[in-house]
Amino acid sequence: MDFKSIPEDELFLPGNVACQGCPSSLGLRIALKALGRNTVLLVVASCTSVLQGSYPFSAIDVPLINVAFATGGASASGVAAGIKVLKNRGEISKEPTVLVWAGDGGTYDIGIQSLSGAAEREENFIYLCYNNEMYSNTGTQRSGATPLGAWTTTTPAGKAQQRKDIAQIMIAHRIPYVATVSLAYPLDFYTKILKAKNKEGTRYIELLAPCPPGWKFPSSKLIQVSRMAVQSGMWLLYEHEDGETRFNAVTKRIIDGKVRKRPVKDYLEMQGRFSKVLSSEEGKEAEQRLEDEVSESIRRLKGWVPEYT
Ligand SMILES: Cc1ncc(C[n+]2csc(CCOP(=O)(O)OP(=O)(O)O)c2C)c(N)n1
Ligand SMILES: [Mg+2]
Repeated sequence: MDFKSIPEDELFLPGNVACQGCPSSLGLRIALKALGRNTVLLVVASCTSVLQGSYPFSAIDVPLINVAFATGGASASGVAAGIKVLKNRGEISKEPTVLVWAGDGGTYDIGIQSLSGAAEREENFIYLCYNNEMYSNTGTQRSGATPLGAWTTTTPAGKAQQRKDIAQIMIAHRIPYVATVSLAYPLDFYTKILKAKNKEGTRYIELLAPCPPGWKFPSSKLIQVSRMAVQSGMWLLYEHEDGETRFNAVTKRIIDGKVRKRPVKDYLEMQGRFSKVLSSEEGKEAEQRLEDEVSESIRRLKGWVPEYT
């Protein structure tokens, strides 16, 4: 797989109203290239509900349904059931892929019950959570994905709690495919979407989505921040299928001892949302707790790697 094999056909179009350097729009552009036109997209209430443009215009060139905040899993279950009926009646020959595109607020917090229920029922769709670690559309409030120490409008002194690990929660549902992706590793991202497309059942993919205005960094640094997240271990790239986890890209090289992990501090320093924390005594403690969190996540994931067990 190389860049030349990625289709030139654009399904996420210019003329959208995303902020400059928006990670959701770039992610959606890559994901739709992998899935192609035969896709039904469900967008859970989030920045992505807005950036597509105002009705009757849309920058997204596949059938699209905007759904309520808590309903990603339930709405996709309904669409998947409808597609099955059309297929059984012979009204469609090739079943479209159902893709849910939801933020971290709509996934970690508000939509977790509907996603969990759908996964347990083995409903047939791909669920992609673009995780910008906050409620961005409503002005940067904390979510269950906000890391320890990060500024948001509801954590003005830095968040006091650790983020949860929802990809691990999804693995515990024993679904056929769970993967994490990054905008700095687009081929890994594209390949994982293709892989998910060719599987049946509930598939969960999570994209780290650094948000320039919310995280307070220049929009031109989107890819650098995305890359440092992986290089520092704050975002681990892996995929889980058939009961096994495989680390990918730089994460694998770090774990295999071929590349040195960058300190979490290098990642924190690129973002204004950690500036208060970095300059305080409690900040030093938060920095160490984040390093410990990275080590703990790697140890836990390694428990799934076959040669380790
Ligand atoms: C039941 C309900 N409560 C609140 C809202 C308002 N709302 C719309 S988008 C949003 C934030 C979504 O956060 P997230 O899922 O992380 O997506 P992001 O905005 O970060 O892209 C909120 C609170 C809503 N649409 N529905
Ligand atoms: Mg969000």
